[in-house]
Amino acid sequence: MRSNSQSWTRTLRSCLALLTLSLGAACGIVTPAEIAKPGTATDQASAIRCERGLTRIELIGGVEDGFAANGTEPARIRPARLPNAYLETVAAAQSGAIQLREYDEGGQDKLLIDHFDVPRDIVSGAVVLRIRTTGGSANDSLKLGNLNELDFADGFSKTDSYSHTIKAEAEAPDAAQSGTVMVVPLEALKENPRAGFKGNFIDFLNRADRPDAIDFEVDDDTAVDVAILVLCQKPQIARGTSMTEYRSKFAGADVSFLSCFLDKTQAPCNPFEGDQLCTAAMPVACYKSGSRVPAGLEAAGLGQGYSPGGEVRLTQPMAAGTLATRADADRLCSGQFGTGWRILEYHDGAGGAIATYSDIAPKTRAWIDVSDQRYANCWDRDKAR
Ligand SMILES: [Ca+2]
Ligand SMILES: [Ca+2]
Ligand SMILES: [Ca+2]
Ligand SMILES: [Ca+2]
Repeated sequence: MRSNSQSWTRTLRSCLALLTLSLGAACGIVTPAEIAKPGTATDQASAIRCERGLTRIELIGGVEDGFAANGTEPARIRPARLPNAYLETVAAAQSGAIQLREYDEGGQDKLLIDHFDVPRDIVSGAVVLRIRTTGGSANDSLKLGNLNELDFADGFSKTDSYSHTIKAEAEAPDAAQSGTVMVVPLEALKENPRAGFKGNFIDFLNRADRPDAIDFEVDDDTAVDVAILVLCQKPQIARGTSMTEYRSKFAGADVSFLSCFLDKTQAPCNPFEGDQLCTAAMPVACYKSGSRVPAGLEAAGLGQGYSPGGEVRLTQPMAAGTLATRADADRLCSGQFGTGWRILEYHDGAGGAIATYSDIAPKTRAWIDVSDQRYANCWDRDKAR
């Protein structure tokens, strides 16, 4: 019993210490190792991570198989671009000068034209390609955007085109034999200076009036094994963060111990993207600073640092989505309990947990504020505070 208790205490302290230092190093969340020399586009794409709280999306054209010729990996023109006299001419090779190509297909003077269904609310991302070059690749480029010239009054010259020149990749030692992997951050794509829309590719992706599918092209002497689009998207469902009162009054009948995840009998919190739907009815945890530190915290397995000395009180249950800003939450607390009361913040205790002399029933779950995250609160969403 004693050793169990000591073990629990150590776990508690190490996790809380991590949480206190920074949310970015939160207990139990592992930062992926960097891949120094990724052998494949798939490996390289996997190494691209999204900021915590964002959703990672991968869209893939073709299959990474080292340009193996068996089977087909079709590149598909976005249906909304058809019918299109120019593309039909290319497809029919009537000019004799240029043709379409599929993934893996070698040769020169061929366009790869595909598309990706890209959602909105994109924050960042990258495009990863495995390519095999020829002598004509040094003036080739990849393009993403709305490349349908029929949507623009001045045709090809005004399209919402975002490009990257393949010149440097074409000079890689093995680029013409085994191929080479290239990674281009979406923010680094160059916008067409003649386009009517001014903004980078991320801005373009988040336009309400752009096509739902994004065109992707590679011209015209470069073979493509696979194209992987990695996207980081804002959460599509708003959630806020909660803490729960421990299941028993282990530190004394009048001591509250609210925490993020330390009571393993209850669902943990998520201080990066929230853990409760903003429509859920729960009390708001309000806090007022003070100097009454519960005695005997060490004996209960808690350092004194977990108690800053204040008190926690709860409002009636309410949907946190009705609070537009942190200031609204603070006003709710001061309006109900008086001057000096505000919403409890994630870091008020040791970070992720707080012990106070407060009257909170075991297992109560309540809304808190996480001040340094954009997507962890029902209020002030997408704002750095
Ligand atoms: Ca293949
Ligand atoms: Ca050519
Ligand atoms: Ca070329
Ligand atoms: Ca392939």
